[in-house]
Amino acid sequence: MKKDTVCRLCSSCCPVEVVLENDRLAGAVRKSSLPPGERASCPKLKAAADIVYSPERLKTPLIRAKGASGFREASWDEAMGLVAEKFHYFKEAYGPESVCWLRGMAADWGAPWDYVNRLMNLFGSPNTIGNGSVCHVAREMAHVLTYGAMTAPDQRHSRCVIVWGKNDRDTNPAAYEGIYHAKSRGATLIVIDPVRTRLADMADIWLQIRPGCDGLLAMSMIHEIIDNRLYDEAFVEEWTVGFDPLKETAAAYPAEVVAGRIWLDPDAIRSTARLYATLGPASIIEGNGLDMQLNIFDNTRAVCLLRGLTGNLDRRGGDLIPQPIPVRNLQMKDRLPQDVKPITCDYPLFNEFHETWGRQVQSCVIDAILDEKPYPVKMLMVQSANPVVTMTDANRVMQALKRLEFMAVIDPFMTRTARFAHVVLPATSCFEKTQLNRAFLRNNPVVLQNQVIDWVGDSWPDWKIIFELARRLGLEKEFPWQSAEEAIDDQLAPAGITVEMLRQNPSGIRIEEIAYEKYKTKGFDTPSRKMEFYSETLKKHGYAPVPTFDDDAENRISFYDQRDGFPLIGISGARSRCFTHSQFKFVPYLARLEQECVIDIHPADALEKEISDGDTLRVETPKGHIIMKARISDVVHPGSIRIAWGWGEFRPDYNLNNLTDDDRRNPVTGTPSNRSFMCRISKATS
Ligand SMILES: Nc1nc2c(c(=O)[nH]1)N[C@H]1C(S)=C(S)[C@@H](COP(=O)(O)OP(=O)(O)OC[C@H]3O[C@@H](n4cnc5c(=O)[nH]c(N)nc54)[C@H](O)[C@@H]3O)O[C@H]1N2
Ligand SMILES: Nc1nc2c(c(=O)[nH]1)N[C@H]1C(S)=C(S)[C@@H](COP(=O)(O)OP(=O)(O)OC[C@H]3O[C@@H](n4cnc5c(=O)[nH]c(N)nc54)[C@H](O)[C@@H]3O)O[C@H]1N2
Ligand code: SF4
Ligand SMILES: [Mo]
Repeated sequence: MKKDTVCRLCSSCCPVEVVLENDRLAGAVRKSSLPPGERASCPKLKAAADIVYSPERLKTPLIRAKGASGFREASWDEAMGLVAEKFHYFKEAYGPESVCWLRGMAADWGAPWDYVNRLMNLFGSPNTIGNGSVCHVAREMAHVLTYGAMTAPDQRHSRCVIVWGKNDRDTNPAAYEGIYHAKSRGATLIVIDPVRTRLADMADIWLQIRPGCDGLLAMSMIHEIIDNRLYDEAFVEEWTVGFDPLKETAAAYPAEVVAGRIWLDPDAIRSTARLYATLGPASIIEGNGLDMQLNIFDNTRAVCLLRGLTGNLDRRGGDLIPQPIPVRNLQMKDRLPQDVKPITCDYPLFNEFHETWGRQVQSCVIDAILDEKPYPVKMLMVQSANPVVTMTDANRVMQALKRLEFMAVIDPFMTRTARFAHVVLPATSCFEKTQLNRAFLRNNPVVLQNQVIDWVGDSWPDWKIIFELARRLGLEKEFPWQSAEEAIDDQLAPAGITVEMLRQNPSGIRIEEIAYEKYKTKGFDTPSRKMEFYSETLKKHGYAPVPTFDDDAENRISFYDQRDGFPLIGISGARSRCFTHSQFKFVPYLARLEQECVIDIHPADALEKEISDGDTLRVETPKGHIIMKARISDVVHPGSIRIAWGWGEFRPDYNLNNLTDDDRRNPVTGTPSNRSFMCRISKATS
């Protein structure tokens, strides 16, 4: 028997067809419009049954046993009773804001996030904190402040595609298929990445940029385009504000001045700018390579400006302003007492830039626990996150978790983070629950993630855990729903869509046909109703109104001031096709496909340090060290190494975040430089 759903084993949200045998998941296939031989495959999906029925799955709630380091099994009634009791206790003892809810990875960036916000707002705590400071939300804010919404590339119809800090061949099969489709129709592919990825191998032009320097490149391209009058004069004239200040600012970044600073050739910058401006329609697919940089905000904004300058904004084959589904905002933020500031109060613009995002600077959770700034957090709920492995400066994170008075973790697996918990609540996998995903709410069409198998063991889906907790906190009136379906119908009511309708339309329901140049009737969703090269809002908040980079912007990288002792640039990642961050290392099929985590080191650096392929290396920064095997490879630039990501769950001394630095952050988005940092290597003795 076959059933339709959406896979959420990573954030790509692929619509899939699941094969069931005796009501058990036996296999799953990604839906694709490409012929079978050309489809991108996903090893994680192939391993779906191994993941879902893994012996490692948590099957019952666990409570830390008194006086011992282990856990004992408990009923849901007892475990939920204890969590609710702690909510009440900390509210009484320190105020509701001393309770914080930390949400992790994209697996659950769906409606369950709205439910948690609702619960916490009604409870009285503003501290529902996401990880958007390190994932795409920080970038999203740069888009929103420039033209009102985060664009979606229409690469299938592009004649020129720039992939900027993204590796869709390994991270997003549907997006990759779009690039493949465009390329096979003759589009020019440009990849901007400090590493020669499998996608860069397919490119017509690969710009091996110095890590963290994307804004300088974008400004240099802007200058080239303006200087040669290659911009879309009609669009700029009618639909933008601040062209003159942009022109003036960009004049400081001619290719011949910028190129050497960012490891590129001036002609490569010029020809990239010309191709992008003249080969339209052209799209820019940006990714996580722009995230987690100290310059993230201005870097991304500079890239965004290119889209409008060249008239590629909201144009077929360019980058489209999305057409979101109208939904009911479930978060009930108006019920939150106005006088309680969130722990992310140092980032006011990031807190408020979006109606349902916001409060996304995850590092603030650690500040509040350890430094009690702006006030102490005493109790932490962790949902779908593994901060011991994935948050910046792992040692600081572990110190914080030890300091907490109470922590509950909601996860299908016993992670390194869950081992610090007082209560562990077993969550179901994505195939065991029905939910809406934000990916489909933010743009047409909406596709439903369906429950296709029974809950494994005594695990519960996230929605049920949250609804049940809400009831125990006295919020039964505000959480009247008895099932995921009821809550989804409620949320989708403004769109006139129901779960039943979605089930009858497994490819999704489109509310509006795709439309281009929508700004011509509606304007852009910015204060000026135009695209803002120059932002008064940013100026008012004390940030640069036009992206600006000072004379040593290329050196804005962790530990650069200690480069004498730490002379190499360490690059985090990239993601592996086989794993999602810290997940799935225990699955035998995936572990066979990718047996080792490695450091890629350039042959020239290896020669100088007498390092051979397979040698065990020690990588150090002022924050800590890791151990990994060397792979000699010219995919990296001399002077930089690429370090495998996510392996800290498998072995603590593989934890890349032992190396990262949370002391310096982007002032707008609170983003630390997890992506790149100065480091040193030596051969390990053991
Ligand atoms: N140095 C460095 N740091 C990084 C990154 C990097 O590249 N370099 N990447 C950053 C980015 S972009 C991200 S998104 C974060 C990711 O950080 P995390 O969100 O911590 O990532 P995961 O390791 O995927 O952890 C997700 C957890 O959710 C659990 N889970 C899976 N499905 C469900 C579910 O349906 N319900 C519940 N309750 N739990 C579930 C998994 O078992 C796993 O333990 O890491 C960030 N940190
Ligand atoms: N298989 C798999 N898929 C995933 C995930 C996963 O863990 N595994 N995670 C999901 C999540 S949460 C996310 S956020 C996405 C991320 O999806 P992607 O953005 O595709 O993430 P990465 O693989 O980190 O690729 C980013 C690219 O940026 C490059 N890069 C590094 N530093 C720089 C820089 O300074 N400038 C530029 N221009 N490029 C740079 C890296 O070399 C890498 O090739 O993937 C999602 N999909
Ligand atoms: S890329 Fe693979 S793991 Fe991620 S959602 Fe798609 S099918 Fe699932
Ligand atoms: Mo992410």
